[in-house]
Order: sequence, then structure tokens, then C-alpha cells
Amino acid sequence: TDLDTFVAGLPKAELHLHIEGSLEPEQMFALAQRNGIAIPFGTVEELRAAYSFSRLQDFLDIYYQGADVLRAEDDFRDLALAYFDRAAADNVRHAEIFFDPQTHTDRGVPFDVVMRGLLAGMAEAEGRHGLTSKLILCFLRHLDEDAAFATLKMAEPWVDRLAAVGLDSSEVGHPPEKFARVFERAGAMGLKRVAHAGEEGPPDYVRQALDLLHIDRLDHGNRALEDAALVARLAREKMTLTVCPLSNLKLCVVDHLDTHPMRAMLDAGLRATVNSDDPAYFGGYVNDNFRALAATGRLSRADFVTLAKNSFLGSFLDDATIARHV
Ligand code: ES4
Ligand code: ZN
Repeated sequence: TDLDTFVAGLPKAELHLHIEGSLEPEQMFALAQRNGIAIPFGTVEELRAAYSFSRLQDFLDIYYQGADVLRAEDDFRDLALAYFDRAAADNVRHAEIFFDPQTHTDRGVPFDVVMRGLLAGMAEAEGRHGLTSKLILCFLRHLDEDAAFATLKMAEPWVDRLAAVGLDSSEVGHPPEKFARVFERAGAMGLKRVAHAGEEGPPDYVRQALDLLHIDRLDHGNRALEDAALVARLAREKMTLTVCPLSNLKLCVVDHLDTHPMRAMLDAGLRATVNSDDPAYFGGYVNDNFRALAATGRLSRADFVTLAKNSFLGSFLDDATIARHV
């Protein structure tokens, strides 16, 4: 439709994308072959058929298993480049991508191999498409505080190449307060701070992310809507929410996109954005997410312009660069 074409053409920034979650089944098989690794699925179709989830943990189990094919610097480079090629086709002009170093260092892949590979892909994408990008190092919240501190230590030589730290993986039972001291240290290193909160976890986890982690941006935030005072605070503080509609649907965070909280978020004056999270697993890149929202008929062209502008306003680009984009 007309609206589909309109939303697809909007220049946008992507602020919530796990690079390991952009590993398409075809690329997973190719990397497995290149690295001489056996994977427990016979075909791309069999693997795709396994992508049926009732909750976050169902997905995480298969996502960490998939990442095992990533071994060498060029694997990370090729992964990133494949994502940037797809993002550029969706008119993404800037991307701030998450990576999960612990998923790799715990398998014996050195931190520096991950960094060099991702940075090579980022540089190549900027040359190819003019697409700029930044890196966000995520701590796995199901692991302990000591492990997060050890990861932050590995990141020290690379601190100038990192924009922020984040917090992801299994939310319930791993509240933000567990990482307050790690985030304090990251802030002292000059890094921005973001955290997944309120995806499956309660509104109090969102409050903790604000008060104890001092976040600059909130990833997901859906369940903040259960607390009116918290919503008012997020609006007042102009907190950016990186919302992921198709992810929410696939992980049963919402029952249907027609009842997705994006409408309520915009009505509450929240600075919401549209993002793809783990596109290879959730059935779509950023324009698929925009079009899925458009199909609900509950958002106007003006709403989509706001969402696309919010993605630059909520980015960690400098003010002059943001002004050039909006
Ligand atoms: C994630 Cl959707 C989601 N939630 C939490 N952690 C994650 N890691 C990758 N995708
Ligand atoms: Zn995520």
C-alpha cells in the first residue's frame, strides 16, 4: 500500500539490534561449513521451523546455540556486513548495534577477535552505503557481576571504539540492581548506558534501570505502561524507548500487533522508536516492523514521521549530526 511505501522510504536509525540475532539460517550453515562445525539441523527449513517461541528463554536457548558458528574475525565481519546491507536497503542511515562478548569469550573466542571483526564490517558498510554505526557492549544478565566486571576489563583497551554498555538476556530473576556497580564503572569510563527492561520484567525493573543503572536509553520498556507515574516520568525525562514489535509478537510479549502498546506509548508522549531486535529469528528487519505497525491501521503518517525522527533524536550521535538527519 501507499503507507507501506511511505514508511519504507523514511530515513531511519536502528537502535535495538543484536548483531548475533541477525545471523540468518543460510549464513549459519555457510559459517558452519567454513569452520567445520556440525549443527543439529539438516536444512535451512528445519532450522527456521525451530523458530517458534512462547517466551524469551525459548528464543535465547536457540540464539546462543546459533552463535556457536561464529569463530574467526571474518565471521564477525561477514555477519555485520550482511546486516548492514539489509539495513541500508531499509533506508537505515545509522545503526547502534548490540553485541554479546560473553557468548563468544566463554567459548574461547578472544574479545579482540570479536571487536576487530565487527569494526571491519562497520568500516566497510560506511564505505559501501554511507551507513554509520556504533557498538554497544551488552552484559549477559543471567551471568554474575564478577563476569560482567571481567568483560568490562577486556573492553578497556577498546573503550574509544564503544558507545555504550547494555544489559540483555534472561530478564526475570535478574533485576538491574545486580549490575549497579558495573554500570557505575562503565559510566566512569565515559560510556553511555542502556538496558533491556520491562520486556518480561515488571515496571520496578524499569525504575531500577533508571535509578540504579542511570540509563540513557530504555530497551523495550513495554511493561512500564502498567505504572502511570513511571510513564509520566519517562515522558518528562524524554527517555527513548527502543521498541521491537515483531519481537514482542514472536516472544508472546503481546498477543497481537493490533493491541501492541506502541499506540499507547505515542499517546503518552513517550519517545518511542521502531527496531528489529533479532531479525533473523523474529521474521523481519526494521521496515518489516514499520509495515507490521502500518497494517494495524492505528498509526498515521505523522506518527511514523515521529517514530523515524525519534530514532535519530534517541541516538548517541552528536547534536550537529542529529540535526542533519531530522
Ligand atoms: C534479546 Cl529480545 C531479547 N531480550 C533480551 N535479551 C536478548 N538478547 C538477544 N535478544
Ligand atoms: Zn533486545
